[in-house]
Amino acid sequence: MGKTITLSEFIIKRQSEFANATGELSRLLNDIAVAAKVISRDVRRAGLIDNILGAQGSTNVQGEEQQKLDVIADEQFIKMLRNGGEVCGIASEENDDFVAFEDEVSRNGKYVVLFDPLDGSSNIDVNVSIGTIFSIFRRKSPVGSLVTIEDMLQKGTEQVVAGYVLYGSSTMLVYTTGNGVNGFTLDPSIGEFCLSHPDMKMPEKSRLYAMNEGNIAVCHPGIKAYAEYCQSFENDYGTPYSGRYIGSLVADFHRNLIKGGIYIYPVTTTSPKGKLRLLYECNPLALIAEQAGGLATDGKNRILDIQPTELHQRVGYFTGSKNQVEKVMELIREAEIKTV
Ligand code: P6P
Repeated sequence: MGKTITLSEFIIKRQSEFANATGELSRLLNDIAVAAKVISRDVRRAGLIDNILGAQGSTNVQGEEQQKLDVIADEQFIKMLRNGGEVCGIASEENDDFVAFEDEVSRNGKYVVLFDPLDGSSNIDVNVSIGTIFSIFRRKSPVGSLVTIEDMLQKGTEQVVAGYVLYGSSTMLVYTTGNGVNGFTLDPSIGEFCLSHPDMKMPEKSRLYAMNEGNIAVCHPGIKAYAEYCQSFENDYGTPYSGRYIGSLVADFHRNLIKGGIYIYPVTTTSPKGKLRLLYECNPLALIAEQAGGLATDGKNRILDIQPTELHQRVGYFTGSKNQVEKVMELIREAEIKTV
């Protein structure tokens, strides 16, 4: 086992990757890591802390029932980012509108952060892995002014950092600055994220696929064709694939990043715009997927090229191993030709 490299050491060592690195983005990344440690602590004790499990009794802008830990995690991130001084505003799944940080120091912040504080939170009560997903952009509005919606509605290609935290059998933080993907595992004995997965690469193919097949009757024919392809003996492995669906995007994505695989959440006749949110779920994971050699599309278009129009807009989502994403897109095209 080589020398332990902590996240802080790694960020400083790689700071030169950040154009005009003046340390602000490094400090911001460290602030996110601290928030993640606090959330990890709470998630790991969720069953023991009075009144922390279960529903908050409120719903978010998505109309989804908020879990208590959702709200706690959201508040933790907002507090950490507001106090850090590098961020002029945020947007998150748990807030209807974006949040401008109006104090003078924050108004001079150069970055905005968009995040899903606790994705898959309905799994909290049954002790299944959950995750945080975050995306950092340089602001477009003038430094010193109040953050604007245009600062939030940037294409995924503009992200300066994209990352996630997985609260699984261990807590991991995985991120990219556009120069490869690196994974850090939280060592609770020293309270530090330590480099455990340097230069992560997603296998180009695999026999794993993740989708909620309960939706198959309301999916595009091309997706039904892909599920049948995976389940047949006529696929690229000559034997049926294995279905692996955790119902927690970060956990499914992380498995695919390590073992290969595809995650599919398409638009359906019942959810014609899809379920997953472009800005703070699909874009960050799309940048990580591409940086690791994978792909991320909406079934036809590259996710990172989509110009956002709304804060909480949803998209169909296909991400993972290059060969598998290309295959499902091929079957979608073929199905559309047949229906012309
Ligand atoms: P379904 C969690 O709510 C989430 O956003 C993702 O983490 C997960 O992959 C998906 O929705 C699960 O959705 O409809 O299959 O329960």
